[in-house]
Amino acid sequence: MTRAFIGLGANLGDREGTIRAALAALDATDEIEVVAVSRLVDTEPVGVGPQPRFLNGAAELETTLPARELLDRLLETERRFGRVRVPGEHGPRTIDLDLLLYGDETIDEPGLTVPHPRLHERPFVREPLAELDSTLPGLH
Ligand code: PH2
Ligand code: MG
Ligand code: MG
Repeated sequence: MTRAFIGLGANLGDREGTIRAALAALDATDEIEVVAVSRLVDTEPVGVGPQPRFLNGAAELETTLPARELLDRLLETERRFGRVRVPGEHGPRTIDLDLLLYGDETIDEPGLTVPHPRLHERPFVREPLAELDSTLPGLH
């Protein structure tokens, strides 16, 4: 079992409903248990053009999946909950599930960088993570 943390984001449609439904779908699988969910906070979009406001949070998971398979499961869940990706664009999304931390592993592969490279510069990621576990490395 590995303890992992994911970032939660949404800025289209029923933001909270979609985030909660995606977490329930992950938790319903044998390989993933959702252990804790932070508060969900309404945030100003950062680093993108004009977009609707986001709802952001983080969740703590226990998983038997290797990091790459967990990432694939997150991407599959995004698609299932209506995420449409346009290559090269950071457009508005019904759901964004980012793999932030996977145990204490450091991974740098195409499409999979853990810890998430922008984790520490983004308050909308750092603050929910600190709420779940203030002892995580690099949060302060
Ligand atoms: N995600 C982005 C870009 N900007 N801003 C906020 N507030 N929340 C996000 O989740 C977010 C963002 C690209 O992943
Ligand atoms: Mg993402
Ligand atoms: Mg993101």
